[in-house]
Amino acid sequence: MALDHDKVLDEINSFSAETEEELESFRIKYLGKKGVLKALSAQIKDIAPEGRKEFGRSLNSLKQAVQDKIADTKVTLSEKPTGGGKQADQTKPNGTEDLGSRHPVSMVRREIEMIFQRIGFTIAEGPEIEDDWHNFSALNFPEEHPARDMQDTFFIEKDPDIALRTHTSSVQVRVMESQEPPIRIIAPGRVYRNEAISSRSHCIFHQVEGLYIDKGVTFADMVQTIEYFAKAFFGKTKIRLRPSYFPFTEPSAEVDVYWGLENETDHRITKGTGWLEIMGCGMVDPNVLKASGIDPDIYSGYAFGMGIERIAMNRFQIGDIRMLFENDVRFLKQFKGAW
Ligand code: 2NL
Repeated sequence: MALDHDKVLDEINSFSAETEEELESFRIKYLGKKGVLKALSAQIKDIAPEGRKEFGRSLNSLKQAVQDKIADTKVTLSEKPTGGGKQADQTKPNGTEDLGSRHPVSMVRREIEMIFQRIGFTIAEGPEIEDDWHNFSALNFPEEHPARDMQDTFFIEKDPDIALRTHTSSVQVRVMESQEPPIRIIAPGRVYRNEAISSRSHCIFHQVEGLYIDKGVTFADMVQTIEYFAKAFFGKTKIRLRPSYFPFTEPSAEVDVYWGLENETDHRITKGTGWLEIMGCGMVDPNVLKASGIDPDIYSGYAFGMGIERIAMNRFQIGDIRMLFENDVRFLKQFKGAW
């Protein structure tokens, strides 16, 4: 095959390289032992003697072109900033900065939400600043109930109808007022009580409440759901219900899970009983259904409520509830990776 000098020269001249590696491949392709120029010079024996001088000149000029190209490209590459030719981004994080983590209360809240979402509950939210109706009256709290006391609830003097909600039941009242059954919701959120602050109680804390209303909902349905939750969250299969009292449910109960008494920690956690109290529950009082416009002759339902801090303290072995509200990073960073 005759030497197509101009075509090869074009190829050489149009070459450019981004990296040293590309340039080295170029060098090997043209000047290597099995390179293009070696292959071309082997063709000289097929050339008529009178054309060989011309052929040789052609070869030499191509070789020169390759060598010039290599020298030029070396200069270009050495002038390039590193990083693939792009100017390094001076604002880019270097990968050693500290990442934050979820708050333990958020972790527990989210886990409880997901467990109930799996069985068809949806999440409902409502205002933290409530009126007396949604926080108390609609929930069957009598006018003189001690929880309504200014001592226990944050009111404003100018308008005692306005208070910081003391539970998220107020959210559920709002849902019952605005939706037809079936209702299957959980209401997570922050609540407020005017309490003396100690290692076990705070004036701000978080709850998850649940509400299920439909035709023919029974106490047995409630127990099944709580059993499911205890298994999913605590990995415990045994629960017990103790009779209790709430203004908004009848009958009412406190729920304990059987934690076990195998070691020192079990004794401490369960105060030597083997049982851990996890929530309160009950069948929604017919008065509560009526107050929200639901006919108790057609519908029935159950409700439950639990405190998130208390569960978080159990899960993460936190001895003082106040640590959950101090926002001290030395405390919070211990929960990295726990979610
Ligand atoms: C507890 C107990 C409970 C409820 C909350 C509720 C809500 C409506 C109607 C009826 Cl709208 N009940 N909520 C019921 C029983 C117990 O909470 O120990 N919470 C921390």
